[in-house]
Amino acid sequence: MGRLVVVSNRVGPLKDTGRAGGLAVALVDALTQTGGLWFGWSGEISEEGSFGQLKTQKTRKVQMVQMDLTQADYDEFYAGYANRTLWPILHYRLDLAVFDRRFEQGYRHVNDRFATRLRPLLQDDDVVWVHDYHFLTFAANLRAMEVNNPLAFFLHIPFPAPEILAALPNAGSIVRAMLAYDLVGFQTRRDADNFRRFVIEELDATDLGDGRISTGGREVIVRAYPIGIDAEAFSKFGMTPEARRNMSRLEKLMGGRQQIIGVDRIDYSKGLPERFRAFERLLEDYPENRGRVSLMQVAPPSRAELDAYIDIRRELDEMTGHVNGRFADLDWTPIRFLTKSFPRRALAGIYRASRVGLVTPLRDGMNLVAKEYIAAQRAEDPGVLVLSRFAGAAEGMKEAVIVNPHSAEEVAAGLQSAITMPLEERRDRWQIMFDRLCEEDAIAWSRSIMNDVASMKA
Ligand code: ADQ
Repeated sequence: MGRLVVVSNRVGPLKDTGRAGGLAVALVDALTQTGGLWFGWSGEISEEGSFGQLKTQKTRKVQMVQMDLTQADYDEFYAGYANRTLWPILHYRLDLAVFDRRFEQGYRHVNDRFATRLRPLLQDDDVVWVHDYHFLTFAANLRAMEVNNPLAFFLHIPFPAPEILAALPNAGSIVRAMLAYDLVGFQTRRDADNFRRFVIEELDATDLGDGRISTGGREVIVRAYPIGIDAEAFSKFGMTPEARRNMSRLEKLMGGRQQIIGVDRIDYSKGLPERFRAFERLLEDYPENRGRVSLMQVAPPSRAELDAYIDIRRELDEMTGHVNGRFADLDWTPIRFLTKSFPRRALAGIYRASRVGLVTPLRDGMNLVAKEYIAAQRAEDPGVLVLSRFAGAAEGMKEAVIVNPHSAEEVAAGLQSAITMPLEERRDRWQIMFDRLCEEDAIAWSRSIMNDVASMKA
């Protein structure tokens, strides 16, 4: 296999990948196997945008190349089509999707600009691996520039049922452009099935079985490749001095009480208001937990310039005030809502100090927090994961307590069973999940995609 070329909205970091999480670890591993190039947006806005000079950094085997966007590109492509049209629709939120023809035009334009700037950097035997919803149409742009290299794509977020996607204006044209990739990978079997169904029903593709379809005389691999984390590294983070420090600070604060932990970017897909309501329900339905169990929600703000994100932040502040006003006591605060980020080692300590990991997105491609929570636990006294059935992670973590995040009553009952679960059962469930996480880790994930690309070329 030739070099690997990775394309993603944001690039890096190449070093200290421990700080950056499983995805960066997996991509750096894949890139260093073959040597290669990582191409994306610099995160900067300038007047020349994608017509300006490329920014390049190089380590021994990997080159990072980045380009700017203009303000209009940012507004239409990134804040517009990617985050206000595709993100809500792909998370089944038609009610929040904004349809604006300029957004779609800007998106197609920026995809074309990325292709135009990448084209001269490509060598004949490169394999190109493109990431996420920012680049659905990118392969079609490259093909129009007579690029015949193998092109693989991975979608990190859900792919909705065709009945939902059909509401997107020009959905057929966007999805047809995705068929210019040779491999289209998803987080779950359900996502891959939804895609397959769309291209068969709407675009006359034929199912060849074995995760392959045929369209316009070409074959495309359509499969699920559930993303993993660097489980062993994360498990070791839990034993670092930084983790221990955070753990003992928390344990002191809790004084023998139990903590439920939630860690999510503030995003409507993560089901945070529903989660706070479920915790309130726990205190109502199982009053023995009052004064004894608290919820800590760690949530760094994201996309804070978009209205939908401002609204949710306000709602969470209000709900925290409401629940605490109703139940707090002299020495006990029911909900602690921290809108900040933590270093990964500190996060591992926080997970480790928490008896329950509460992960209740309304929709999520995978959800790495569920996996990190399990990886960080102590084998001798592990906590329990309470997990939404709508997180991709639920497909491979059946030993968690699986709940419907829309039902406060069901989540409260799930929490109660987690809080009262006997040690032996906690250990049994944890061990199965932990072993699986170590086996199906981030590196195995990227290698399985690269293997399928290689087999396709043969
Ligand atoms: P995200 O929507 O960002 O990712 P997730 O998979 O949970 O969701 O990953 C979030 C990452 O950010 C985790 O590694 C977590 O530890 C970290 N994080 C969150 N809050 C933090 C905090 N306060 N401090 C420090 N770190 C914090 C998208 C998709 C997911 C998919 C991933 C990877 O939406 O479904 O799992 O990509 O494919």
